[in-house]
Amino acid sequence: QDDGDGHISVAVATRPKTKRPPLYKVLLLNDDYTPMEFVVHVLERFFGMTHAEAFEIMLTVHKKGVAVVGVFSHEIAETKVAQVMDFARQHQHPLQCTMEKE
Ligand code: TYC
Repeated sequence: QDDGDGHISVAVATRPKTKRPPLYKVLLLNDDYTPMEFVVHVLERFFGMTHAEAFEIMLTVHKKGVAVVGVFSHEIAETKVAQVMDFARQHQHPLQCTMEKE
């Protein structure tokens, strides 16, 4: 196309970049003191797992030392970690929950 002064312009179609927000894994860590039933209850209460799902994930953490219990936006992951840590502290259990960028 001639833009009037003799120059040629070329239209190039570009794909608009839709930036997805990063996701964060919420991790539960094993320890020697938190009762198994308490961990199962935490997974049911804060992560919407059934009793069977919660029991399975709890056993994975117990055996392997750590497991991913969910993947969320930064804000939701922070809230889950805070809820678990507060609940564990209220019950005087040393249960640890952390998050890391996926
Ligand atoms: N290891 C604990 C026990 O034997 C159970 C446990 C499981 C603790 C998972 C923490 O994230 C955890 N009582």
